[in-house]
Amino acid sequence: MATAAQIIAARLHDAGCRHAFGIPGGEVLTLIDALTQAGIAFHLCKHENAGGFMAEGTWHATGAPAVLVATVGPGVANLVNAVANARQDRVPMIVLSGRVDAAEVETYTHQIFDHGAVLAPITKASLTIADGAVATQIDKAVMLALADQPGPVHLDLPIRVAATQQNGDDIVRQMPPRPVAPAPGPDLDAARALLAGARRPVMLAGVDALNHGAGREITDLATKFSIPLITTYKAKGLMREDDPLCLGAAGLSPKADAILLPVVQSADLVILAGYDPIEMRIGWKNPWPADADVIEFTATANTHYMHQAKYRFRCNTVAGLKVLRDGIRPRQCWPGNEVAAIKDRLAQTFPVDEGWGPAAIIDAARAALPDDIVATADTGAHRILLSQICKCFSPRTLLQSTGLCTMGIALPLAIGHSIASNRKPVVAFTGDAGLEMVLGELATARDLKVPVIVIVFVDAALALIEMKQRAMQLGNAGVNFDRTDFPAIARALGGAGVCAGSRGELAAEIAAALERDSFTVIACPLDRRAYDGRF
Ligand SMILES: Cc1ncc(C[n+]2csc(CCOP(=O)(O)OP(=O)(O)O)c2C)c(N)n1
Repeated sequence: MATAAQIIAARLHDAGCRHAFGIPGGEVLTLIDALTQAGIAFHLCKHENAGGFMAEGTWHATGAPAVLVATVGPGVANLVNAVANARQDRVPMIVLSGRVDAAEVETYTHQIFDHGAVLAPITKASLTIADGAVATQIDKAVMLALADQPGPVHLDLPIRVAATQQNGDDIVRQMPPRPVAPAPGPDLDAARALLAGARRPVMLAGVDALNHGAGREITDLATKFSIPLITTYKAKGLMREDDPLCLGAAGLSPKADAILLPVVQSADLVILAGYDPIEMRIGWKNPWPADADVIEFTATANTHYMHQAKYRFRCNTVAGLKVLRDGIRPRQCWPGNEVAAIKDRLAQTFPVDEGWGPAAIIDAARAALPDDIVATADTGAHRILLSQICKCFSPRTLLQSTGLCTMGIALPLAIGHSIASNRKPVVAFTGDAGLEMVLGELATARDLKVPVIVIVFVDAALALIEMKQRAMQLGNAGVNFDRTDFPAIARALGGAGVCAGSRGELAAEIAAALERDSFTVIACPLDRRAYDGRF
């Protein structure tokens, strides 16, 4: 016999989960005890929203679902943004909340609102754990969270049920369905004929390709047929970005898109390899005519209507690309050096040869960090420039919020990733406003003893929004603020805090940070308007 809480904990452990994040309240103490007993460490954070991002960091590090715990009422209210992010950014997450027993709710109102009603629109499912169905429900939650496309599943656990012994406590174990390949038939034949005849094909890859682990297949197809690859920000690194065929990432920088959209539009074949346009700006809405030669491999049906494709296959990206090219003789497409010229134009559009400025910070940091470092980026002007300049050599090495594009994610993502990878150093690039949203989590970094290195672009502005405000010829309002002494805050919260105002200082401070056991904040001062004309 086991309690409901113990069954949930055992099934999560079975799914590979070793870390859970959150803030306890009386309603989840039984659950937290069960998680701990099962071998899932419970990590206290300062805000449930940040706890959600820490949990997401563990998924990127280990491939096991993220686990987030919140107590009744305010705990659940606080985690909404992180759960919405998991939904939009395709992150499998088990969201566990405590709730008052059903009978109690009839005569008791303190802290009570309908958790499920709040979370239903931003989760794949919201279930209330029922006495007698626990093993099935937790299995369903794990299976649903991992099934294509991955996302968050909410489990509301009534206090009394959590501690109730369950009959038949066998853990049900179902895994998501096996990856499917496109069905043979005329559509597949026609798609294959297009590949066989294409002279200027282009491939676009996104989050489905990332979640399908399609990097090798994409690289192989691109290389054998010399097909240039464009990725979303999330899919950076599926192919080494220093490969001559990899044109880097698109979607948020107007300057990059001005180069890459015409490439896609002038191609005679577009292959959408696990490309989900949820990460893309409006310029990527209907980028090609509805009858253009476009082959799409996606995890779910195209109900977004951001674009259309002549041949659509709902399948696993690896399996789709395999059958697409099976038996077709590889050859050199794109004769001449057109692709190299495009890559050159991109490099010239994002120069890094300044003495000091946002590009110099990115360039100097990249040079000072090991090639295999995992970095996170927050949301704002700094992130767009970073994603255009920074080269990734493998997948999931520049983590960021690209579907929801939320601020306040870089630091907690880095903390979660570090703790799940034996406290390896992880670098968080963040704007000053984004860091100010989650400053308390520096104390979490202290408590968890993770050697996270936070590089802050200190420009005392919501730069991305200030630029939009100016472009709209509106008055300056609500986008500037005073400078914060980040090094002093870092030291007060138990870490190291320094300033770097030159490439040399930044390199030296990164080298010192890589040697430390504690977290480090490196504040890099910039002028307001430092991003003007950059992307
Ligand atoms: C939670 C949240 N609130 C507001 C926004 C809108 N927003 C996008 S970028 C940005 C500015 C971020 O400023 P900062 O962190 O200083 O980065 P910078 O743009 O200066 O690089 C804002 C307010 C958002 N994306 N997420």
